[in-house]
Amino acid sequence: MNRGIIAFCTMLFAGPVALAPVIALSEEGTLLSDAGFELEGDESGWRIFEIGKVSGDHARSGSRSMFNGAFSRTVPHPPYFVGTVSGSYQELAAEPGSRWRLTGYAMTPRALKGTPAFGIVQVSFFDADGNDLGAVETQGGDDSTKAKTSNEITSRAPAGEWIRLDTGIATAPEGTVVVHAFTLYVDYSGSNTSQGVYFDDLVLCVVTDDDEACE
Ligand SMILES: [Ca+2]
Repeated sequence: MNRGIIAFCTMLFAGPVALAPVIALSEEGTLLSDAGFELEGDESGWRIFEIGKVSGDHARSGSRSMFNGAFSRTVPHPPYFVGTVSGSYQELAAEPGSRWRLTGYAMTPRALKGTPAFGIVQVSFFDADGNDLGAVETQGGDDSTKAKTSNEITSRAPAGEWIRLDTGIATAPEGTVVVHAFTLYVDYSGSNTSQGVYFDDLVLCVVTDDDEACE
């Protein structure tokens, strides 16, 4: 991702492609390692990019969570902004046709300013050459959540409250060899402030039953 001056953009982040060992750990029903972000460094299994860190400032479980943040500002050449996409991810082996679902919780201690400025969880599929085959980041239409959608924490989200995010079910396209499970914070709001989102208690699973899997 080019961090220089870029045009206002709401494209979904495709994610970095990195050669990573396949993660085979299982923890409390999730395929993720350290799904509660209690560990630091390589031990955690999470790869962090841009403004991201395991933080002890807030936690839904244990004593830590994942913080993804940004500093978004206007520049002297409107309508351009300096923005950031920050996040963390794990990579797992995946077969074409397999169905995946990622859920988790997100919280912002202060209401986010501006738009687009949002935190999401996302799954992305890649082929053997590292080509991005697509991403699923939004499942709409769930009125029970206070996020703008069921998978996006925005300026509409109440501050200080952990909100459940849910990708819905994503089917791996033909050619898939790996899936990446992301926490992401995207900010091209030009709000001239540092802000971000905390994530905790993610669950990634392979869906095997339409009705009850991975709830
Ligand atoms: Ca935690």
